[in-house]
Amino acid sequence: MMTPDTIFKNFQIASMSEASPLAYGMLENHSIGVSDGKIAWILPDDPSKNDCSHGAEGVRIIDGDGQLLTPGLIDCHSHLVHAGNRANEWEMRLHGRGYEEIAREGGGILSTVKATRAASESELFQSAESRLRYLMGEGVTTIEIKSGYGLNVETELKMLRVAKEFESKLPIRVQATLLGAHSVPPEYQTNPDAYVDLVCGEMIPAARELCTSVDVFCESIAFSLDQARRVFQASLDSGLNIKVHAEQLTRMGAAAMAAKMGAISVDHLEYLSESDCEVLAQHQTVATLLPGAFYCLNETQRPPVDCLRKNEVPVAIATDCNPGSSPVVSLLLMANMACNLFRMTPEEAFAGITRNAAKALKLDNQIGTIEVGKAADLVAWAVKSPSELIYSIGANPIRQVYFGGRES
Ligand code: DI6
Ligand code: FE
Repeated sequence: MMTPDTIFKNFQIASMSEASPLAYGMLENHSIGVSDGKIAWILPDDPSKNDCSHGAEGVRIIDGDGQLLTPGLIDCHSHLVHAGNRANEWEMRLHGRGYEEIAREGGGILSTVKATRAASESELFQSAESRLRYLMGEGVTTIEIKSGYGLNVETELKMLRVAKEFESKLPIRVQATLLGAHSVPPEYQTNPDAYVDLVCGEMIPAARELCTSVDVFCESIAFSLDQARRVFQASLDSGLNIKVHAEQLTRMGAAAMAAKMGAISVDHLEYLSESDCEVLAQHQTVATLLPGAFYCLNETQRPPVDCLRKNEVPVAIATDCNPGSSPVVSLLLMANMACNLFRMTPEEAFAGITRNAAKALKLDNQIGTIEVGKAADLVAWAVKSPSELIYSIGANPIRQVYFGGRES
């Protein structure tokens, strides 16, 4: 057995392992050996001995006092990098103006585009860092960050560089996603197909070293099915993963199309149909639900959770942190809303911010569960169970985050 540098003992371990028959993959009276940032072994404690060192002398022992240890949390859908905010539009909506109506009048995404184009990289980094620190303060150790507020090559690349910079400055894993097809920019309003040409022919090739996925907002107020298909194909041709914002305000059929093209996740899904759920199951595509946008836009159409459950589609939950539809910096609250608003079970919701969020980023071989060989991204909490963790609203019972087995 490999001699670890650190041993975690005396925790209620929620491994979230699918191999376990127990809820949350709970492990009691086990110790975890960590070596070089990875989980080296997970062993049952020998009741005849009063220590849990498993014979490993001179290693760092972390005692959990019988409290909860979980995988590091994963926010698999965010627009964390952006300039300004849209509190004014939120107020307009509360005075009766519609989200789509505001968007059609050049507000919405395009107002954030204007601010983001004008912002420097350091300004974008600073404003996003404050949001990231809230999420990390709740145990997030991996986050997906999209571009999408530049809508030109220069600014989209600027946003992706800022997103990737967090990995060198903070104990966080970042997956960057190009969302050049977020909205049609002002200069292409009369010729959106020419903008899709720019995204496919110039933006994706220029961004391929700065991102792992490409995303499209396929919606009545954004890009059509055919335009989305073109962007997906250009992404696949560049060796990048595809994701899609789909069926959020209407059913366009983008989720099923993206799944058939190999999408690693399809996101929002309020208007997903039963047949769409079957297609996601056939292609093992992750369904990412975004309760923050549902709640902030005062939506009434809930995503078909029962149908996703019946088809055993893996469901992830994320903040969709963005200044317009989901100015949210709490992933624990999103898990709570997935239960209270979408009627998911607490175990499903917790899998949505760990194991299934890892699948939505195609990182489930590295993170998302406490299993041998995976990164030792762990979080110690001052509660006994994951349901206690997401049951309370506003509490954050975090004790310590371990990123690669080291306090962070
Ligand atoms: N769907 C959304 O809800 C956000 N983007 C998207 O594709 C909205 C982004 C914004 O309003 O700034
Ligand atoms: Fe989004």
